[in-house]
Amino acid sequence: MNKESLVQQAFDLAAERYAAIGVDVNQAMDKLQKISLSLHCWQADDVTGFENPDGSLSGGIQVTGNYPGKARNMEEVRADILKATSFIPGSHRLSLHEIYGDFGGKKVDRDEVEPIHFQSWMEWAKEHNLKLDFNSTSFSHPKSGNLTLANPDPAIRNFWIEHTKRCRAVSEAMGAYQNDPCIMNLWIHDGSKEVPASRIKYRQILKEALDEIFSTPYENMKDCIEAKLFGIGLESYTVGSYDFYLGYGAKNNKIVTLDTGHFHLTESIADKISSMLLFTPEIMLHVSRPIRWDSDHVVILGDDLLDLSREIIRCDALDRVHVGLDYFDATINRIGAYVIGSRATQKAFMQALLEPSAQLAEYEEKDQLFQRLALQEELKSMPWQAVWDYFCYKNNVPVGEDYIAEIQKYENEVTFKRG
Ligand code: RNT
Ligand code: ZN
Repeated sequence: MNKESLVQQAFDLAAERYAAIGVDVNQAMDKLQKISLSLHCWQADDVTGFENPDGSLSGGIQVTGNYPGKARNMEEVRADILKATSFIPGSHRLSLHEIYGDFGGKKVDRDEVEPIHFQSWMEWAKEHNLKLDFNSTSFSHPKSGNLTLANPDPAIRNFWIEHTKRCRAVSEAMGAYQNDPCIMNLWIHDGSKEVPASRIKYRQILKEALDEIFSTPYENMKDCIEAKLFGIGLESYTVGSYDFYLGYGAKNNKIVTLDTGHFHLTESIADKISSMLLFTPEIMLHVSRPIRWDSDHVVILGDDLLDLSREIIRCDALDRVHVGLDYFDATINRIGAYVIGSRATQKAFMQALLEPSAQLAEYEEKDQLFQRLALQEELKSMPWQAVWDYFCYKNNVPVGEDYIAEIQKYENEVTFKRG
């Protein structure tokens, strides 16, 4: 039997199994179709960007590995991202960092960036049916140091305030151009290796800097603020901690970004969703995979990710949660890394969308807790994979492991030929 009819038959059987527990697989697929992932451009080139391709990465984040074939310039980043999206079902977004601007070989410092530096990105994205998101960039710059927006030195602080304000203007231009709000993430690495004499001092400065940055209202962009537990070399204190940004976001109606690598390893990110939805406008996710620390391993289909996606579906919050990816692995094929992580995230949502929520809720209302647990347990071995395969097939992307050979081919024909 050919693969096509295998996929079809397995899907038909799965649809019946799910119908028996009250789940409509077509409805689940329709919802999955509408989930646009915000792909992080920085997996393509190990967070290098085009400002200073020979510069080193700073700001408490690290990329390990030197697998051959990394994208060396804008054309290669674009080509690799398009290659990756050709293996990911659905239509998606691309999240750019400021250091990926089209600077035309000129030195454009961070406090000089303008929408024009992203004009070619906007046109390219439109041509390829991608929407853009954006990030200000505090790291890998001579003025990065350990403190940027929270720096007591006004010269350095104002430089970063100006940068961040300009990034919001870039985001506004992107949002207007694509007729869909551009989500701008603000993450700064500010912190210190040892406990400072005063923790509140730097948080006070950061709060005031943010107030100034956000004082310009925009219509076509949305701000989000990303907290972190610690950075390498900045282990004892992070100015922009979770408490800090959750407080700021709740008070000022800003979106808080949850990076799944930015918490204590036993902390449940899934459990935060329902609370945040009650007090902040929307949620931005940075789906990542921490191993022992914020290591940014390639996302795989694990329990944490499943819990997180189930929680979003149970809250019926797909319209308020933006799903971005954030990991960088330089030890394997980088395009493959995009595809594995994106498809893992979609598979998690696929399973979440196939949950018989009405039945589970009914058991709970009737206090039938054995029944609820039993059904939750049985769901784990329901044929969700057949629905996922069919979803890929319908979206004209490789089914199952078929993308492995295709990525190998691109590696041999394109990326391995790069110097
Ligand atoms: C760092 C944050 C941040 C970065 C990107 C490159 O710990 O997760 O989101 O990964 O901005
Ligand atoms: Zn992140």
